[in-house]
Amino acid sequence: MPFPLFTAAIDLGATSGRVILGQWAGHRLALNEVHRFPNTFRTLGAHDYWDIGGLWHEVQTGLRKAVAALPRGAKLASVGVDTWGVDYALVDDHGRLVFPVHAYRDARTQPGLKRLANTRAALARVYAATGIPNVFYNSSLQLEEVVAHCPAIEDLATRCLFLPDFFNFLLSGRMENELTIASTSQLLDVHSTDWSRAALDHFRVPAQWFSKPVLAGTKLGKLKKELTSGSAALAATQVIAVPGHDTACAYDAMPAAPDGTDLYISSGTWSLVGFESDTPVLGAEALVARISNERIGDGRYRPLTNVIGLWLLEGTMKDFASRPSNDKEWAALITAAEKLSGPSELLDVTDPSFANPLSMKAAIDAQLKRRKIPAPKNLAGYTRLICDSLGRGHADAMRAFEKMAGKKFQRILIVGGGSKNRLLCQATANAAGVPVVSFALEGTAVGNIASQLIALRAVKNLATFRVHLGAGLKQTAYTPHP
Ligand code: LFR
Repeated sequence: MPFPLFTAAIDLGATSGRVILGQWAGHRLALNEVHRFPNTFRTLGAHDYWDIGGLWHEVQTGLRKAVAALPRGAKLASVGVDTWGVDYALVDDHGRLVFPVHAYRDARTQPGLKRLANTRAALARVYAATGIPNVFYNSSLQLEEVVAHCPAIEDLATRCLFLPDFFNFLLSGRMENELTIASTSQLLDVHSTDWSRAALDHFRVPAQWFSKPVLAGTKLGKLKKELTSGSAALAATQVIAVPGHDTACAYDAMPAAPDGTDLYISSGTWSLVGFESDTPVLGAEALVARISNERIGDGRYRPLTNVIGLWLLEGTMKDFASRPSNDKEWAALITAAEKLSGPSELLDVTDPSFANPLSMKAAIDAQLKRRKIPAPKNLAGYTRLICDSLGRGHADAMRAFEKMAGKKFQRILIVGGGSKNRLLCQATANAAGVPVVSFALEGTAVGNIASQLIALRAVKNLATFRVHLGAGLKQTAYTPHP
């Protein structure tokens, strides 16, 4: 194995994407973000779509930039793709798109969501089969809607590739479903690593669209010839199926205590609050608490709940002309929000009207009005209210896990964009009553690269990787205040 070893993480989030070059040498990982670009879905008529061609263009640009950033004569050993969960491409045998790629916030799943919510027996059956609660964005509801409203799709599509699977196909020419991303669909069997016949039947999704999921670390082959454009650096680059779900990558990157006493938050557009477990957390109580038993790259479980996250703040900012445009202005906003006294009442962050409103500020104001609570006066006031409310949401999720899994968490580890938000970290510590440790760590990209290094046998396993990673990491601790 040549050292240093270079790998690239293609890390696509719902609001921004990145291509990151990783350099592994002397047990240290150095990251170089060679390409970052905004991502958004577009509304056409009644529906919301991803610009999948635009994303692919950015992936290729990022790969070119990664090659340009390599030292002279160095080669890119491998590349891996992770994306947000649940969204997919329907393709034919040749990988040709036969249906537009919808965005998970599209309202087309609302009738199916309500139908399942109102059918208690089916709801419990689907949860027992998949370990995934009934949430508006599930691929199961999305696919159910397509099959019901566009029945010709069964003649057109032969495969359903989740977005990381689709990009892996474009890069390598090989079609596979990877386990972690498959586990976000509500179609995977919670007790095995294969599809759930009961769930596929319930949603009437054709079973032949899927193949048995591969585990993270599977080598899919070399980059396709037409992508290497004669570059020696790319001639032998392997495409590796990393944990395709960005949250699985972020969880893998947690420099956690090996005794399992840490709760994890991957904080970005969503706050993904959860932990690693050898067994799923199931049952009636778990269903009510919306515990989602998604999978880790190696097949184990990461029970988690989705708290709405900084989507609330991102949306609210759009309603203020004075929103920060650089790091300095951000810091000033957080400082102004910190100086305010804490709100007397918090938002109910589980309000479904926050999912995809035309105006987030209007949605927040409407909830406050309903509850007869005065609205904040300015952006700093909204920022304070949102961060404190999310902190409470994080703590509520922690308590639900402690009760159901019979555990006691000693610390909360935060990675992702929100780990830089002091207000959010402190609010979480205060509400949870345990210390919060935030890491300046691009969790998703680091987990993506870790999986490649293990597949390339440059690192023995994840536990070893975490030890090396933790040794060089900057961390900030927040002690709870009453
Ligand atoms: C985060 C994330 C969450 C998933 C949501 C929708 O980027 O992947 O884990 O629930 O996006 O797919």
